[in-house]
Amino acid sequence: MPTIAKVDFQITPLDAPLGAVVTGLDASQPVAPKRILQLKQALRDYHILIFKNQQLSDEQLLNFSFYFGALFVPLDETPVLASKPGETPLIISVSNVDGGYTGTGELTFHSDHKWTPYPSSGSLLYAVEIPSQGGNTYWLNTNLAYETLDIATKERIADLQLITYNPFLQDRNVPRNLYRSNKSIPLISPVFPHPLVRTHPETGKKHLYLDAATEVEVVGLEAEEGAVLIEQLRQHLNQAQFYYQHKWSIGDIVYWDNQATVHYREAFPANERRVLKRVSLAGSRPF
Ligand SMILES: O=C(O)CCC(=O)C(=O)O
Ligand SMILES: [Fe+2]
Repeated sequence: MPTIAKVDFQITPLDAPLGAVVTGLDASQPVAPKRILQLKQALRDYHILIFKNQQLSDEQLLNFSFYFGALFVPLDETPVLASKPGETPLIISVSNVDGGYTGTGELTFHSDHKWTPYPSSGSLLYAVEIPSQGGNTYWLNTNLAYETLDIATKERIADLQLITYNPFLQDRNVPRNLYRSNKSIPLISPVFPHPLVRTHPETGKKHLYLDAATEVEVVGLEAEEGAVLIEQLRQHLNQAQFYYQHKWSIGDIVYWDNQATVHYREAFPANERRVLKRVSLAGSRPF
């Protein structure tokens, strides 16, 4: 009788600025304590983990996710993707069909729920259906982005606080500003300044804590000076040498650290289906 080779548990770093592939683990089943600790350490080391060939029910996806933390629950006054007061789904449909929330367009580099008082520590995204082309997701190493800044810029931004305005409170039909310069427009939500240079709560490493295109404001700087600085930092951030591009296969789960990365999604053809399921984990106040 032919024997089926058992694939042993393995964490293999990618040849990329971040990421490791995990094989030989069935995420639908209980995971041994030793393995969970190895995965947590690997996330600190590599910032994103890619689990191949998974097949999970919603309950199994939640059970696996909760090994790594509790669910992110948005406050009513700080809405996020798919949130509804009192009835935010546990699993978010990252899909362009069947009532999914994310359409077929490009999503610029961001970390999840950054405008909230305690943004998500990490998210898990599970691929159920993928299009024949496009729709790749990129993750960018924000520690590398920080470390490659010149010394003068590092000193200049060391103690700055950044407000990221909640895009889910803006009128979708009004042109977006990248920088809040008109202070005469009243604020419609509470704002939560966070450090522009974030210290990772577990590794102590420093990260450039900035996304590519959400409206922001540097606390204490004149609008023009702040806008120039943010533009300079965003140009630096958006470099291929900092990111890994993931081409999805059905059954992939990618678990990423929102405290150490930002992510981007390519557009894909509007007549194709792309269905993923996301669980976002709770996080702590950035420092
Ligand atoms: O569609 C994707 O690949 C990523 C969507 C996203 O930003 C997320 O799930 O947080
Ligand atoms: Fe996201």
